[in-house]
Amino acid sequence: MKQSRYKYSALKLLKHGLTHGDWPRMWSSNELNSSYDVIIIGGGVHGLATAYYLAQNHGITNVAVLDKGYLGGGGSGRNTAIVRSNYLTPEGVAFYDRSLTLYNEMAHDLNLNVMFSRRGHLTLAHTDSALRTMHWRAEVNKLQGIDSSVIDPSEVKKEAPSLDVSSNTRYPILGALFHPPGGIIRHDAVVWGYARAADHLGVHLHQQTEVLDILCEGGEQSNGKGPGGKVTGVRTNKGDISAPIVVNCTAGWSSLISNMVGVDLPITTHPLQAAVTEPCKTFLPTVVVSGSLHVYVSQTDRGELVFGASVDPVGTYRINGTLEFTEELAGHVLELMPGIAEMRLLRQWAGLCDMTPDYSPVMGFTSVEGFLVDVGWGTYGFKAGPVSGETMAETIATGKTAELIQSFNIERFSTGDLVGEKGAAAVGH
Ligand code: PYC
Repeated sequence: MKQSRYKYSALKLLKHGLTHGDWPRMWSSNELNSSYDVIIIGGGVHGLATAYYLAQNHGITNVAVLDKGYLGGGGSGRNTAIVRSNYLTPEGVAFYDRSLTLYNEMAHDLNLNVMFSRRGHLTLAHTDSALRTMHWRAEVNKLQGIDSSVIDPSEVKKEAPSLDVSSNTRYPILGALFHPPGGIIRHDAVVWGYARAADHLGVHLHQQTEVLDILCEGGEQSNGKGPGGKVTGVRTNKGDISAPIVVNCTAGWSSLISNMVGVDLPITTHPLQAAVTEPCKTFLPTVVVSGSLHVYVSQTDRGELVFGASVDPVGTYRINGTLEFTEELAGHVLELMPGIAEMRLLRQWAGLCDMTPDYSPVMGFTSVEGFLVDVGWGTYGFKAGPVSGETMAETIATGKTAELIQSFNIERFSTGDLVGEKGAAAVGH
């Protein structure tokens, strides 16, 4: 009986897969209204989470999320899905820790299996200065109640037996920052979960809807752009939409979008390449990061190894893969894990990273009324998605910058109150 029911569901699945039959859509498609209360530019995890929390926490549902491509087609679908909160600054730790909490609760909140795997996160130190930074991070982390400590090579070996912790390598492992609450999650599921939940609450999701300009009035310039101006809406490839609030939740194009209202961002955009191997039996229980070797690796529940590196050195919007990346990746990974020499890479890809001078994001209000930013996500945007959505929604709904993001304001680049996170960004940049 059990077996026949199983057979029946397998056949049903196959039929749905082939025909798309009566399979319910995850979110609806709506006409573009001529006005909304809030327009969010960017349909990745940040934009969708902002829309969801606006509706869920503040009852603001007349919201449109616009994406020039498809939902999750930018950084949200191109990252290596690592989540953690072992940052260097107290501001960073508090912020990313809230995100981790939201990720922990997400499957329940969004009623979707987002496959969060809390498997621990190791940041290896190969030099005395790296080890000193790990101790620094561990102390900042512990003071804020984060489970994070420095462990020695023998303990590293216990956490990740495939690592070569011997002293006869080019860069011997001297220790590591171990962060048990870190892990990986299914990034597409996070996007789909937020999109479906926002849609159910009445938010409109518009794909293939490119913002060509942001419309403004008032201010110092005749076109309303720049300090003192006020947002009135956006011009898209499907027509104009009016709105008193426009939020820039883009990655990659964030400075171009902000330039549309005359707001300059201290951002340069670089590609970051990643790659995945064929699947094999699971052998790597934690996430492993090596700053000195410019590489990080985790093994998915399907058994593939997912690798990433630093950003490419040259600023560009191109996201093609390079042989140079693959060669360096292979060399560096094999120094860490010589045992995987026979594994084959299946795919490589790249995403765009908007780098700020202090490796922290830029969030909140700007000098143009009604124009808010949630940008500058460097190589750490995916893990910040939930908390960014929650705090941006609070900021929009209350008109006051949420406490957790106050130090990420745009003014810090002129006042000098930087939030230096370089020592905790994924790998050396
Ligand atoms: O900040 O953990 C990180 C990260 C992993 C991959 C890119 N950034």
